[in-house]
Amino acid sequence: MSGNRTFTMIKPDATGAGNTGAITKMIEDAGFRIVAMKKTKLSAEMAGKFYEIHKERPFYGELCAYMSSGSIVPMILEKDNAVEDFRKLIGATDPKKAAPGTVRALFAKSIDANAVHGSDSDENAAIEGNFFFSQFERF
Ligand code: FUP
Repeated sequence: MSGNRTFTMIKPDATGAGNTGAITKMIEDAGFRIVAMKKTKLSAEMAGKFYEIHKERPFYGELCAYMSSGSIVPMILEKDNAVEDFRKLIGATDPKKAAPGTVRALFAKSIDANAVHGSDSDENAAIEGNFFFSQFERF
């Protein structure tokens, strides 16, 4: 059975464009409860660790440079069936393919500057949430 927590980050294109509030509102309006949240900035090294799973992919270097280019807003979110429902809310990786009304269709600039991250499994949601938040930062 699917778990009830996922992890997201609002990415530098969206924080830089002043869309943090609008995206957070969409997330809450869709029924997700914010368990943990902060504004921070990744070093290239930290971004490299976070995206280690993509190390062999051709876009890895650019992805790490991009994700450390500006501020991000990581969050742990709670809802029934959180991982799957959140990926529906954000839409496809490439905003040109994202369904109308999804976060990426509304706010993403390109396949790499795509406004938000969403965990792809319960296991990765837990790993990614632990990357940013201690147990004392979850409410
Ligand atoms: P998603 O699960 O939708 O975030 O997408 P992936 O796990 O496939 O990719 C992770 C991140 O790599 C994306 F958010 C953006 C970046 N990426 C690229 O820059 N180029 C690509 O062709 C695919 C992904």
